[in-house]
Formats: sequence, structure tokens, C-alpha cells
Amino acid sequence: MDGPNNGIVLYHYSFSPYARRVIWYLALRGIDYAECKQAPVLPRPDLKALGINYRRIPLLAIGRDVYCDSRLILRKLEELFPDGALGASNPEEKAIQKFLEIWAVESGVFNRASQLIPSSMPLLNDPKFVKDREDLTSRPWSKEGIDANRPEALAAIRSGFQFLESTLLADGRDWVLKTDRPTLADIEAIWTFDWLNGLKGALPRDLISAKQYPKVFAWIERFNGVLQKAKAQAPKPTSLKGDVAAQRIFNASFAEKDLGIDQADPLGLRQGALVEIYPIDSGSRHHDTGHLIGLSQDEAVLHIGSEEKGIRVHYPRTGFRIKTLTVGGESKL
Ligand SMILES: N[C@@H](CCC(=O)N[C@@H](CS)C(=O)NCC(=O)O)C(=O)O
Repeated sequence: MDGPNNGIVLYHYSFSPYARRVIWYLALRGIDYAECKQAPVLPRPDLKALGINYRRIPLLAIGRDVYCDSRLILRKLEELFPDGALGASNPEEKAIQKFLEIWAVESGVFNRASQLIPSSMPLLNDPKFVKDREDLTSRPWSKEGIDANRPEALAAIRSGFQFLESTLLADGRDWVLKTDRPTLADIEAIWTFDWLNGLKGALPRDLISAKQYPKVFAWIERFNGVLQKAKAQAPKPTSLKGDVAAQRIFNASFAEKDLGIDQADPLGLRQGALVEIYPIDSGSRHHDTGHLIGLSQDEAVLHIGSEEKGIRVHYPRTGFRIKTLTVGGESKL
């Protein structure tokens, strides 16, 4: 992709575990990029300036295309920067990689992990943060609510550690796909567990430590070692203020050309239909509106904003709801 920093701008904040998936990927590949740091709570005027209401982090722009959701971002980086891609190459390994993604993100392992944030953490005494996360998750973030969820969350996470120890890592391999360096499958499997390991007080060490799960903890350490080296060698991300990032995006060309509409999509949507789209697992109160210009089994793409100044925003097809907007029964086209 043309333009400075490969035309990439990553919107994130540093303690976001979902954003780390993307940061690690970029570092392991040594891809140069720019970043636009965001506050950990709303409002996010830098995204509003792009016309985006989607509230979750990370988002990644490549040229004038913006990708929401780390799942889609990783897929697109694989596809648009194929030289030295980190993804699996044969169908069996691709299946493992995909199942790991679904396991952590859509089947709720990370959701359980987030319920292990200790209720004593100072951030949870900040009413602004608590209110923001209640908006995100539609569940109470009171100390009582968090403590009540802990036993079930712990059971789920323990079973995750056990699963990795006794299956994928059981034969003593260094990396999930038996490669000589970490691949995307390692990122898909490790990020939730690495995050919990670094979050003071999240894991009860008498139950979950290198003693019970030596292979998992050695893998986490090995991964961090490789990551630190890769970060030291990779180009340092260029930091952009929101207005500069927006100008870069608005002035860039589109990263992707031929976007078609999947005729077999169950919604039967037409090219150009005015729709709104939002995630159904969290952040569901924040809807984006635009004209549908691409739809496949992998993604939905909206044109948001004016013809000249607008951008294309991409969302994963799964985990999102698309609704046609109508006025008096007619599509507002
Ligand atoms: N499925 C999404 C989930 C993203 C997500 O939940 N991100 C968290 C940060 S780790 C978030 O946005 N939290 C609320 C916020 O920052 O607004 C993805 O893979 O990107």
C-alpha cells in the first residue's frame, strides 16, 4: 500500500488486550505503521471525525479503508501484505487457527477472562470507567457483580489452561503449529492467557501457575521473548494526532477495489442500500450508518460520509447485525 507507514493507522490504547493482538502481529512481521492513541473510555472524537460510531478498540485504517474488529484486521493484514504472512498454509492448520480465533473471541473465553479483573483494582473505583464498561457490556460492573461472576469465570479459564497444556502443547512443541517461529495460531491462542498472566491478582497462583501448567507458562515466556526481540527490530510506530490521522485517511486512495454483494446472503441486501450495522456481543448501542458497498461471507462494507470525503468501513460478517433503514416502508435510497 502506498503512503507513509504503509498507509496504516492503528487506533488503540496500550492496555487493550484486543489491540495487542494486532500490535504483536505487526511487530512479529516488522510492518511499519502509524498509530493514533485513544482514551480507554468514550468519547473518542478522533473516530467521530471519521464518521464512525463503532466504539470498540482496535480499528485499523489502510489507506481510505477502515477495518473494525481485530479478527477482520488480522485477516486483512494477511491478505493485503502477503509477503511473509504469519497465517497457516494448509487446511488442517488453517482449521486450528480459525478454531482458536472462534474459541477466544466468539465462544467467550476472553469474555470469561475479563470477569477475572480483580474487583479491588483501582480502575474499578473510577465511576467513569465503570459506567463506560457497563455501556459496553450491558452487565453490572459493581464489585458485587464482579465477585459473583468470579467462580464460573475461573472454572472456564482453568479449563482453558488445561486444554492448551493437554492438547496443543502436550508434545512439548515450541509453537502451536510446530513451526520454528510463532505464527498467527499462537497469537490466536495466547493473547487471553498472556493478558491474565500480566494482570495482577487476576489468577489465583495456587491454582493456575507454572506448577500446574508448565508448558503453557513456558510458551507464554517464550512468546514474550520473541516478541521483545521483534519489537526492538521493527520500525517504531509513528504517533499521529487525531486530525492528522484523519487527513491522512481522507486523502488516501482505497486499499481495496472490487467489492461485490453476496447474492446468497440471507438478508438479500442490494448494492447501495442504506443500512446500519453494529456488533451484537458488546458495544451494541453504537450503530454506524452508511451505504452498503460490499458484502461477503467474511465482511460487510459501508461507505460512510459524503461521496468525495467519505471512507469505507469494514466489519466482520459474523457477530454483527445489519439492518436496512427505511422511511415509510421504502429504502431511503
Ligand atoms: N471482537 C472485537 C472486540 C474488541 C473489544 O471488545 N475491545 C475492547 C478493548 S480490549 C473495547 O473496545 N473496550 C471498550 C472500549 O475501549 O471502548 C475485536 O476483536 O476487536
